Amino acid sequence: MDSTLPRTDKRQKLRQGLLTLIGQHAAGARLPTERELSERFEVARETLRHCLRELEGEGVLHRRQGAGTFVSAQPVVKEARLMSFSEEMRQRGLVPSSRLLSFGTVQAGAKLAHRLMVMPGSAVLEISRLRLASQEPMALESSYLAADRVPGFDPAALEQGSLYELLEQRWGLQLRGARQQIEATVLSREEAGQLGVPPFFPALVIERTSTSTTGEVIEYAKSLYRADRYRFEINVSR
Ligand code: 16G
Repeated sequence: MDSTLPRTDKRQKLRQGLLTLIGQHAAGARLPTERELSERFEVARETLRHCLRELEGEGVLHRRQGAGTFVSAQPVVKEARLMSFSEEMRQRGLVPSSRLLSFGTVQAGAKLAHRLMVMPGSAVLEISRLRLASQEPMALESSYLAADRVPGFDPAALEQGSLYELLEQRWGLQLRGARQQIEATVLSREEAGQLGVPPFFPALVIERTSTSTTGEVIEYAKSLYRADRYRFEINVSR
């Protein structure tokens, strides 16, 4: 690193360099040793340690005595914008995928009928998926769609693809807005197993009712997101 740079610029450059390096590693990966890092970034050990401590405080990495410095799993920051799971993951450089857990038709009970604005007793598709980001389980999601709004729905298309893209491409259904409710919960033994975490692990339940550009309710979905991998960000103004 250029020795003529003022100290704060040097620290800033080191911080940027470390963040870039961290970004190139998966969660849990071990970073090079302090000696290697101070040589690579041409900074004194003390300067490096100071920066590592700062990043540790921010939850970007963690250090284990005698074992080294490790990249921490970064929570996905969910913005209050109507995005699909696939869009959200791609935006964060992760590869979205799904495992179809079940698919079937159910008769809408009073609550579901009200949510989807259909007659009680009408046919509703129930799609349950495990959602993964770069192969890591992130959420369990059940989507409900009025069957007559999506005739000929083929769940096989969801193994690889996105539900929102399918709705748009196949039936021209574009989503405009959604109402969301977020609640804290703990996972059951089965849910925890599917998400690869211990039983009673904390999770967020998110219910979303999405409306199309023509004002129809298109989807009611209930999702369970691992609380360690999600953070909500909501912009407020006055
Ligand atoms: C999000 C939606 C979910 C929707 C899915 C579509 C929340 C809380 N839920 O996960 O309702 O079904 O995106 O994703 O954000 P896809 O287009 O990737 O299948």
